[in-house]
Amino acid sequence: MPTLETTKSADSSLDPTGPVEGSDLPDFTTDAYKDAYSRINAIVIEGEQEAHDNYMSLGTLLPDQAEELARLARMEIKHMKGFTACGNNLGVVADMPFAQEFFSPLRNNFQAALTEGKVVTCLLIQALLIEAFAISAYHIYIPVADPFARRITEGVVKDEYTHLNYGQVWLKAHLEESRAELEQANRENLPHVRRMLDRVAADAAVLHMEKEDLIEDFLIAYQDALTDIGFTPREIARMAAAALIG
Ligand code: PL3
Ligand code: FE2
Ligand code: FE2
Repeated sequence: MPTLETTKSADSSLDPTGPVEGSDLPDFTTDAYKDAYSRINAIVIEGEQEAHDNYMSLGTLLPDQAEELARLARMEIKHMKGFTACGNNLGVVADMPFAQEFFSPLRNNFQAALTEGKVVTCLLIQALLIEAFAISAYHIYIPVADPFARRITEGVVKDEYTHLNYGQVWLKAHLEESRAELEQANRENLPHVRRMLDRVAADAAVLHMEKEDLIEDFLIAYQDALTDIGFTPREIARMAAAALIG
């Protein structure tokens, strides 16, 4: 039908790369979009930088793993550069002081655990919680991202599964001696992740990312990891409840 054709080409002219089927893309050029992106982009850049630092620190606690951990750390620097390019591409200046403050609760807990040589707590914070948070954020972002950022984020999310898997494999192999420390580290850190999700929700909504989708995707990734490590459904439910109580 001619009318349908006209409507379709009018839509496509607004988005030269062609619309993604079934998704509602934001206008990447508005001040509102760029303002929200200045914080979200900074969070992601800071998160990738801190992930690099955390894997390098973990290498000091696990010297026989130092080489593999340095390999993971290098991937994080590549991610950081990719997301920096995404901000530049949109003409956005990342709000790094905001992002440093945003990560401070998890960073402080990671640093305290590192000082005490608590490798299980360090792995739970970085390789499980932060990676599951990143995986959920990137999944939900990909369908509503600008074409440049979409391509970069698709490459990154594959690596993040490698990082989550690294933590899973180590913790699974050491489950019995790690169980009590894992449960305590979960209790002390999952509430921070929940607060981080709450804080990012309004900016994420401007990017057309829904908070409910972020929470759902985070819980799937985190619960899958805990299942693989060897926790029972009841134990996992008790651990997830920490986010409601904390
Ligand atoms: C570890 O590899 C990476 C840690 C990064 C954490 C990212 C959290 C992201 C929260 C906001 C979601 C927006 C995604 C948009 C990407 C530009
Ligand atoms: Fe990363
Ligand atoms: Fe990662």
